[in-house]
Amino acid sequence: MSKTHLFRFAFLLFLFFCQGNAQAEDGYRLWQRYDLVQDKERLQQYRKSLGQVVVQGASPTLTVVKEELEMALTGLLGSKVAVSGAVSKKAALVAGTPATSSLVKDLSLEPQLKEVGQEGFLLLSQKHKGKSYTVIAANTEKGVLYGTFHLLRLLKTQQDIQNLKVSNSPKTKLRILNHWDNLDRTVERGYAGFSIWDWHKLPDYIDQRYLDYARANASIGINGTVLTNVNANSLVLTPEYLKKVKALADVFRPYGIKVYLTARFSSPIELGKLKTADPLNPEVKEWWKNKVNEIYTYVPDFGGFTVKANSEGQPGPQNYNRSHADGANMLAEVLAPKGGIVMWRAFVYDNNVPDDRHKQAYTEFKPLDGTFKGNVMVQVKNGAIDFQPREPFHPLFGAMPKTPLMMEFQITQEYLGQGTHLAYLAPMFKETLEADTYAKGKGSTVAKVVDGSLDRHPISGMAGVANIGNDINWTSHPFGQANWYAFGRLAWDYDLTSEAIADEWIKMTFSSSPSLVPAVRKMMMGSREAVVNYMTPMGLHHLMGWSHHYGPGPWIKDKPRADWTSVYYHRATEKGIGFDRTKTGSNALSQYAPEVQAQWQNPATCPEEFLLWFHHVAWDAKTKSGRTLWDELCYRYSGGVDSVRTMQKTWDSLAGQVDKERHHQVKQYLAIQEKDARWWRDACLLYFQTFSKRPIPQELEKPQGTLEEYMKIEPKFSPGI
Ligand code: BDP
Repeated sequence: MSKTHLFRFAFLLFLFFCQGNAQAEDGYRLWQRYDLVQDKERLQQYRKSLGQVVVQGASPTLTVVKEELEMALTGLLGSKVAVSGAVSKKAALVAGTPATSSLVKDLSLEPQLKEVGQEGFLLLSQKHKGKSYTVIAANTEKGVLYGTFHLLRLLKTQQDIQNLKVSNSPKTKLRILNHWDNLDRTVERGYAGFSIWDWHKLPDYIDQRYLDYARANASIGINGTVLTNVNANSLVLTPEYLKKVKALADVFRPYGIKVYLTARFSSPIELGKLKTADPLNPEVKEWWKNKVNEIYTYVPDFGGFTVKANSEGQPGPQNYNRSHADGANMLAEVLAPKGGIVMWRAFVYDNNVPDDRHKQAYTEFKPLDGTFKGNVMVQVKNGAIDFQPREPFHPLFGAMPKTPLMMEFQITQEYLGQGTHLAYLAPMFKETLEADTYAKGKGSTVAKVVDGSLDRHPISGMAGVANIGNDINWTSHPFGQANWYAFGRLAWDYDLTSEAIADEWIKMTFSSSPSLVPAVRKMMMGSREAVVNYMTPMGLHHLMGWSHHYGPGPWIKDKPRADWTSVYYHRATEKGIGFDRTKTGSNALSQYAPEVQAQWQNPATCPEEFLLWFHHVAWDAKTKSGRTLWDELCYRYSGGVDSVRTMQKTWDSLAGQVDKERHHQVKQYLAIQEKDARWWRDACLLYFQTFSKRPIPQELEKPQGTLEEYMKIEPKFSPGI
């Protein structure tokens, strides 16, 4: 090789290494980035307190703990940190239960450990025989795992860990992701690619993603996953698929995550060749019993079923004149001996009942209170219609004291801009959780219903419809990750503030820079309200385009069901707009406690964000700003667009503080969001103007297109349908 060739070769080699080392920020690592701690002082402190790690025991969960600590600390501290299984003189960080670790046992932490239950943990700076330790202690290995991730969060957000005195446990028992994933890998209302479950290659091929999914979930306390769509396919209950389910369950088990499936109610007919799926038929019962027993031979800790029955065309007990309780109890009975549960969804609205859809779940379920078996939870969406950008809390919360009610949130942004709009959902989740049902007087919040404390239920749960797909960054929009993160954190502890959760996420996902964190937090905190304003301000709802649910369609009418149209919900006329749900209208308001009714029944005291949800209001009625309703709507729609533009400015100003890849990605998404916000604003205002017959205030931006043009837009092949 000539000198020039040698030089060229060396140069190419150099370039190759440079590329290999500079990891592109493609978002795959989520909030689990273990890069060198930048703050020198903190780094010193961490090296001192964590340099030698001891995890005694070799169970699968403790192995996960070891591996995670080794990987994380090596990355964060910048040099190889070995985790040892034996106590040495140099031991600094110790993790274990009194049963697995002699050192933890010697610390006599029993009284404190009593407080943290089966999943909680202690994180302590502890002196023992003249030596200082950082201790992760728990009653169970799962608790140790959660404590480990808590400590890693402290490190990733660069907190002081010198005087740790953390005692922490989850408020809700089941913290579950619902995947609306089909067996062909399409995802209903999924906007981040295809399903991460590669059914074709399972059980033989275990994708690294399954492990990273489990790590991410364990890091935020999620302890269950429903693998399949609520619009269920009974095929998943066949041996061919149960083998695949088993493979996933085996991957997730060490991370404390149980697997659940959706049960198609007609499976005894489809798979068992029975003539009926009547829940009171002995053969049907026997079929389910055998099926459940079979599932447990594959997955001994199988969690149970989520069921969507007699809803949107799905089969259910009502096909046989049986009640939802009959259906749920039949499944519960066969699951009970195995420790499984039934999560029976309350998202029902009848084809034949021409009543306000808002009222139907309550009408059907409230009379069943007290008739469900102990291992049934009724899973209720946050609001009575369907995951709209804003809904008042569902009237079932507080109305079924004898039944554990599980919360169902939607993390995937079906109605909030899907995979392209930035909408941080923690404030929305919290708004519902903090709402007061007044079921047992003031302070009976939805959160207390859901965590079981209000009515002393032994089981409790929160489910979130996942926004995860096989996109390299998991969630399409980089900020979609924050919603997955926030759901887990709030399911664990709904008292955390949205701001605090945002801060954690920003620091772990981008950086802890004091010039970045508050700016991004501000963007996130205002983002959901921005969406509400440019889509459905002041209590408007269900204005989206047919089927795709992405863009505006306030003109949608004449569909197979009135309550699948927009005109059914906004009820705009020349006089005014809004759905009268008071006594003079559908009286859905009567389903709430008297204290809630008292506040919402009067347009003067009804919070403006719910005004048109409960009232039909005249275009000229005065609003709190002093403007007429029409003008106020124009201002809100325009304000929504302005908020997106403010987010764009903020994001632009952060160039250089965020890696190029993700900065560019978010910048492009914000441009889409700005365009879509205008689309929503202009289409809705032009359409409503045909009723209000009033001008858009002079000082506001004028619509760019005509109503006819907007009405002709029909997105093709939208994702997630
Ligand atoms: C609606 C979705 C639909 C779901 C349904 C449900 O549009 O795809 O199947 O909810 O929750 O939001 O069952």
